[in-house]
Amino acid sequence: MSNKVNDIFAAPERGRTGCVALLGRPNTGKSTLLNNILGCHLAAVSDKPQTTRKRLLGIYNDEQAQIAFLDTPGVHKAKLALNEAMLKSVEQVLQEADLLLCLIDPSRAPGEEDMLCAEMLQQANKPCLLLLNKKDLTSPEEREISLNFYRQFLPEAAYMNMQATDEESCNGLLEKLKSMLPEDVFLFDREDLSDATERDIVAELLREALLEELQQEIPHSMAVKLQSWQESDKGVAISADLILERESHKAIVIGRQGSMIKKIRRAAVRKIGAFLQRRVKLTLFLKVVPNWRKQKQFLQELQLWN
Ligand SMILES: Nc1nc2c(ncn2[C@@H]2O[C@H](COP(=O)(O)OP(=O)(O)O)[C@@H](O)[C@H]2O)c(=O)[nH]1
Ligand SMILES: [Mg+2]
Repeated sequence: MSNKVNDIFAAPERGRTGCVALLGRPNTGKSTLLNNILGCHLAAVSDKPQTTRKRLLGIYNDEQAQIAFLDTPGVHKAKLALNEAMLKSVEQVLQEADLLLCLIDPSRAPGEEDMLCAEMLQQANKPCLLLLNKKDLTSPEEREISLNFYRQFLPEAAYMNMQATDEESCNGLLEKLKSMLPEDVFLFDREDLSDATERDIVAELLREALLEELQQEIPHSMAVKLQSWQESDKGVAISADLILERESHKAIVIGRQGSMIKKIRRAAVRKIGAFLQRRVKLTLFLKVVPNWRKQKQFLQELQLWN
């Protein structure tokens, strides 16, 4: 823990600073990169696409720099109101950011979603750095194919090979960003990590547990809504609704003799406890809201539509 009084005297009020957007098609490693840069599991990560549903701010600080990273949902075609809201949040971030980081996964050949993403970045017309991520999984040939594809739209953009899961690689990226960002006054307090509340992060960690434990489409059709939060000297007692789209999904989420819901709860308690650094008691309720992903009003309640 840093000493706040010393920090105030030692910290420069100016330095390399700016707002950096993390963009790309789903599953390229945007949220993994954010978590590893911050050294904190703030954003939900999974091997399934569309894990991130809304913009998430994470603020990185060191002696010379303060960088506000904005994680975004993956760029994909909007089918439902939820997808439309996700795409809208990407567009907002494109306007807010000073520098665009485009995460690319060269292990998958460029496709329709890459085209959509590259076109959005081209239209934004801002400084852009292409990150060929997952270098531990990809060949130089695959990286070249991806780079050439994005360069058709963004011929001026610099590029870097990257491994978001590797600390050294993240440090290399931070150095590159510091060289690209201007000197200015820091906007945030050094102690600030995000504008998301603890509750927002907890709901996301619970959703991450759903994505890990449940198969195929089920977690994509689910949402999490925290209902209560009570602190005591024993820890924190949280209750949450797991929103389902169909009655028939209940049996899958509960599992045989409650085995699945127990697994979900256990995984979520572990993740939330590690984040809050407190003992956690978690009570889960299943609630069916038919077609919730198509309802703008319900998406507003979940703070997914603004
Ligand atoms: N091998 C490898 N896996 C990665 C790397 N970066 C991310 N991943 C994995 O890719 C998947 C998607 O990551 P996530 O951060 O959720 O992607 P997002 O949808 O772009 O936010 C997860 O399973 C990550 O563990 C990397 O550099 N190397
Ligand atoms: Mg993500």
